[in-house]
Amino acid sequence: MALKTLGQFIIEKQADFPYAKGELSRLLRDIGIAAKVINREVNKAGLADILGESGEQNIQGEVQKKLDVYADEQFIEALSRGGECCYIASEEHEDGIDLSVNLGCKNGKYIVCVDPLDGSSNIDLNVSVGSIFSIYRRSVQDGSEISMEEVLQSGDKQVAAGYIIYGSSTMLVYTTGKGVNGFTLDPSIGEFCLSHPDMKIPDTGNIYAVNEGNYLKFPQYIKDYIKYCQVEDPASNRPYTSRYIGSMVADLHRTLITGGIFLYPETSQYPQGKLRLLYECNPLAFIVEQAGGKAISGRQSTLTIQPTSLHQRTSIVIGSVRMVETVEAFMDGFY
Ligand code: AHM
Ligand code: MG
Repeated sequence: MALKTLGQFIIEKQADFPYAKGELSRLLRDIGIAAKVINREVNKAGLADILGESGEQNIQGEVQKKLDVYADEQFIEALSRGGECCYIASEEHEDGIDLSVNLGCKNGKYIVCVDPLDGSSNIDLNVSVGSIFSIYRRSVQDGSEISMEEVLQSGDKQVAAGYIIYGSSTMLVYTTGKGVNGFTLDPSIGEFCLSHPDMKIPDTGNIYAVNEGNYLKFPQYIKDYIKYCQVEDPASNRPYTSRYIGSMVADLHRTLITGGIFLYPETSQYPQGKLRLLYECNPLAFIVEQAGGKAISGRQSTLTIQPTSLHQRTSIVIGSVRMVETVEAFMDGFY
């Protein structure tokens, strides 16, 4: 079978949007290029001086790793160069980066939210890490300075979202709202090639992923659900297997392929949840729902939350639809 590269696939898919002028395609292509450059550095992290801490702290008060900084720079460079993006919200910057005031990008139609290197505490340990991106369209296209209302859109307004997993192989998985497709980087030709067309998450699974070290800090319905996962019941394939990498992209990638559930609930330490809505939860929720799964934050669909700030946190339960529904039943006291 002939290889289909990400670039070829994106051009082919442009036909799904008859009025599109190719800007979104170029934006996705730019992200693919940033991913390849980041992949090169992640792969040699153990060799180069790039390993270790940069000494700076990001706005979450975490010490930034050098690779976080590097990945962030790569995304900003790729997105500013293309001219299609007018605003970048990055985990690594307290304030968004407004490109609409730059001449080159003042007609940019798209807003990009990005976690340039998620799970970066795992880098020194040779555990998989990832990049996550989410793309929105600007509401006005008049070259004016962008407002915060335009940036803070709910997840159901995303026009595209994706992640890159730097794992035993490197993959880019994305959606434009018409299904989910996965591409594996072939290092011999330096191209992402279509390897997982039209990805679907199984309706149920037998793996649950949660940081059980936080058990005592969880709300009661989550504690009860975890116990339910551990109970012996061959008819429903229980006890489930527990897997938690601590790298959301890697945990979600497994969940997407094998089915299962990932939970990062509200805790006594993080009453709103720990993970970030704009560049962690929303893009992954969009992908999982496009693949037939489900994502909730409390009683609400994650994708319907109206954001109020760039670095807002949220709880999330995401994965196979029937497993997420079981958590909802626990929340409603039906178990
Ligand atoms: P980061 O953006 O600082 O890397 O944090 C996000 C990561 C996710 O990848 C992962 O799911 C989660 O934090 C793990 O958190 P914890 O160590 O609290 O279980
Ligand atoms: Mg992150």
